[in-house]
Amino acid sequence: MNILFISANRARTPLPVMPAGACIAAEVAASAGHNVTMLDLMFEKNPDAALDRAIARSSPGAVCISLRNIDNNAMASATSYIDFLPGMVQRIRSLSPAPVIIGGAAVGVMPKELFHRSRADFAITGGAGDGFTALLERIERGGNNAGSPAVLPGSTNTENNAFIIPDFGRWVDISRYRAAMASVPVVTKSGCGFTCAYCTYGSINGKKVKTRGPAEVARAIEKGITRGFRDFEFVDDVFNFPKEHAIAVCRAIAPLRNRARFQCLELNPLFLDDELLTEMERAGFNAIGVTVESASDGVLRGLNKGYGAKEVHEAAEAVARHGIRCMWLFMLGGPGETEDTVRQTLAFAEKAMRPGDLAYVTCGIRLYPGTPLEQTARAEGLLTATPEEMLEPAFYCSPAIPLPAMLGMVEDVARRNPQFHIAGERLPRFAPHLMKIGGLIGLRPPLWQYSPMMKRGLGALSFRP
Ligand code: B12
Ligand code: SF4
Repeated sequence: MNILFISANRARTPLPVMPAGACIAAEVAASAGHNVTMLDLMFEKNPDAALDRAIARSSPGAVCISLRNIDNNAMASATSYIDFLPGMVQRIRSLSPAPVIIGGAAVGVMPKELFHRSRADFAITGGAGDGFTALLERIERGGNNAGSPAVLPGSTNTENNAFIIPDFGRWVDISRYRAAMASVPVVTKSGCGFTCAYCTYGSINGKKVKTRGPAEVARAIEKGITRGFRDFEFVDDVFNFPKEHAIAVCRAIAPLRNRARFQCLELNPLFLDDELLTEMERAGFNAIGVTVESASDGVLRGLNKGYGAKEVHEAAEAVARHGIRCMWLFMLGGPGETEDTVRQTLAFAEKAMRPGDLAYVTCGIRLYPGTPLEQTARAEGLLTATPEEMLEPAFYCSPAIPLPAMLGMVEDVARRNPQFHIAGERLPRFAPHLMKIGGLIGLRPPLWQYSPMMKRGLGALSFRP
């Protein structure tokens, strides 16, 4: 059967990410014997016209839309990334009788809500596994009457296709992503057993951790290198848990260090120590990110992070003993946040950052249906929206400190220290062109390492975005 895949993500901030999920799902469908074409909307100037052309060219038996993001997760500048969706499905229907399937990380987060909003025929949750290929088979046999239920799990067994590095060049224009300094996403495990109050990852990848053999990870990266890639980013829910697995991966990829650079933004401070950092240095990591969220015991407790301020400080001391550049990620505004706790966290950030590091600060926390934080927000009277209405971003912000006051505190620090970046902060309109030029003159990922330099430069020119 002819299948048209649409990678719908057009978000360019913080940078355009390679559509690994869409390419993997397309590859799965192609391996099941279908004739698959991909329409990647990331760089399309006129998405409607591109869609019309793609449908005319492929005359599909099924159209699969890969949805990565719902919104930008930033309370101060909330931006929806799904407004186009009902219109796109309607347009497909006007051009083709093919059933429409939606899948991807966003669908894992809010499956029923996106299914209803999009008016697609099917929504697939989780990975593109045997549940997905079985649906394609049913469609091939029965067209639009492929049967119910319409929200289905993508994998019904333990296999996890997210572990593949797809042949990106077959599906998307990789030169555009390279020019934008995108790195290749690599998954070494799926699932997370922790129970942070706001987190949706359990509903995307499950609560049970499934690891991939370190030698297999190294082979996949080696293949990526032979396809011309140099920068790889581990995108596991948590890279350093189990720590032994992370260390084994580091040892397996270390022989590739002269031909590859590695990054990872999902390090839990609880398992970040000298032993792991030494292995990461040996493996050729050039940048890491630590998702500390807060440096206040009370706030960390409210977020159910499973560690306290002591562990956060210990992680910072360990990082300071090593040479890898670090982005510190903070999430302000959780239950129990006050002016004092914000001050405490910002003071920690200023102390922890070495030259070359960055603090990425999110103010307000995106609420998702089914999370403990959603319950807290409802109990405190802060949330009255129905789960479907929560597709329009809903946020939690501690009643003890209003958002403008919290933002004001962070902006004060950010004004005198360009190493602070506030989530959703507007970039100058010419930023994508700067990135492109950066890519051409040989600047390398991660892009964020150039952020303070760019801000200093713009400050010197007295430019305000
Ligand atoms: C790593 C990561 C990042 C990294 C990406 C680095 C990189 N080089 O790729 C960074 C930090 C840059 C990032 C940025 C953002 N991210 Co992010 N990110 C992730 C994370 C942790 C993993 C994504 C990933 O690559 N997974 C591996 C791939 C292989 O899996 P996958 O895409 O899910 O695809 C699988 C399935 O979904 C399925 N599938 C995919 N498409 C299709 C299609 C069909 C038809 C079918 C059947 C199946 C299917 O099959 C695939 C293989 O199994 C997820 C959370 C998570 N646990 O998934 C959040 C996540 C995707 N991010 C999210 C968000 C919001 C963002 C940002 C908007 C945040 C911001 N304001 O900056 C930006 C957007 C960037 C952009 N340009 O799109 C949200 C999206 C949902 C939402 N709430 O809107 C998530 C889900 C986290 C969350 N908060 O819940 N992110
Ligand atoms: S450790 Fe990370 S992925 Fe796991 S529940 Fe907490 S926030 Fe989510």
